[in-house]
Amino acid sequence: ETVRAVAAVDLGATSGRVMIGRVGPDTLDLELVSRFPNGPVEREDGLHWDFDALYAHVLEGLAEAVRREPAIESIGIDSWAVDYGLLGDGELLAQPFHYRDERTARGVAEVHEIAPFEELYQRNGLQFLPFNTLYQYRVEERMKDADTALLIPDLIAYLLTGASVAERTNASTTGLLSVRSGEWDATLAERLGIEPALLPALVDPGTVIGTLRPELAERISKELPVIAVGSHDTASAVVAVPLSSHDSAYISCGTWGLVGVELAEPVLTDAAREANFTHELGVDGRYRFLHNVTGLWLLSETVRAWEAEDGATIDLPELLDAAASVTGEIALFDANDSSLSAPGDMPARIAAVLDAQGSSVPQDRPAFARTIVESIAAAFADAVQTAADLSGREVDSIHLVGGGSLNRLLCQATADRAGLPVLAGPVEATALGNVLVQGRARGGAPATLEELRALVARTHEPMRFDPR
Ligand code: LRH
Repeated sequence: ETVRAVAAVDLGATSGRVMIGRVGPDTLDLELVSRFPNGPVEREDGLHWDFDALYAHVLEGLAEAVRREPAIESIGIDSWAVDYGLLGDGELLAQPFHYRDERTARGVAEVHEIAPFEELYQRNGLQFLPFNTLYQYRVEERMKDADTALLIPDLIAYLLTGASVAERTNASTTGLLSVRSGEWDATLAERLGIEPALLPALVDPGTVIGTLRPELAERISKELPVIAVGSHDTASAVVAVPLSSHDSAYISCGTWGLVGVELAEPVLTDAAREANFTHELGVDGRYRFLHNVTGLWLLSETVRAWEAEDGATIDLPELLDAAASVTGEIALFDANDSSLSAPGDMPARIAAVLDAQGSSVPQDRPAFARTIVESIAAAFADAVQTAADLSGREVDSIHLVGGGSLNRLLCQATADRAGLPVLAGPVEATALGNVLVQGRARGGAPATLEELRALVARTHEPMRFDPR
């Protein structure tokens, strides 16, 4: 069996990681090389990426990966959607803003004044999220000094290789890509005052972006190509969902829960727009027809607040075990309540939402955690049903991948509330999708998404939760 090795850089909300991925006819695995913080940092002018520090960690991780596995053939990078950095004369103009910064409200109002949401939906197919890149660009003060705007994975690829491109799956989250043609909507950009020349040439996953700059090749001890993967983390995760049937839904659950189905054609109906279902572009021209549900963010921010209160860390599995044993009525709240999206003070804000709707606030931590998990599961079940209704699919099972697949309470609650089996795992779907697309580009993995998913299913058997 020929096994190829690649390096995957995955920049998530809980951490950034560099991993070695190995892929062959019957092999698909990951080796963690380094893990580093990737949380937002509060600066005078708002919430930002700690980008310079992050990039330094990426370089160190890549050098270590090649030391451990000299056979590495390529590098692929993914991260969350929508965030960007601006270049002027090849230099990064500022540390990128984090999408959870609240500056975008004005951008939303201004953009919708020019292009109402109903029109936007027909053009870009995106659900309304107040931080979509087009709203951020509208209020970006440095736009006038920039000559190139790059989403984060493309920015890292640029720093590594000197080539500026826009990888298409992630570009589809900007709001400036036509949902029908998959090309930049220059007309829309111009109307919004965004210079189309700032938007780089689009490339599809699998394309070689460039090779490491000579000084970096020397530092990493190897001249490697950087290959575009589904650089939107959710696009990579969906590649590695071991979909068991045409009628399976998926939930990619980390900080967010992205709930939907994969489609070959868009569903640009009024009903889809009103349900706030998005059409993000997937690998191989598929549509990720899904809805954003606030996921483990609610739990991790709550735990973070409790830890600050205690001055000690909390054992999450222990907390979840205790939460699973809670009996009696469980209050539910709307996981997508907009008051819960910014960082900080989560228990108090959830309590305020419960209070405002007349529900009693759980008094101990296990009960509070149970309310959070059940509220997320209820929103998941709801979104699966809506995806089925809107797409006309008879959904028969739900694949839950990502960090949330380790949360058995969440998996079982989702199965119970949806009345469908939940197939949990792989936990590292995003990194696996990154590796698979590189492996395929190198000729070491099968050609079709269906075959790639069959390889995931063979190597990472999901855990089944039947509804009770
Ligand atoms: C998940 C994700 C999601 C986006 C959000 C900003 O990490 O990329 O798909 O909507 O972050």
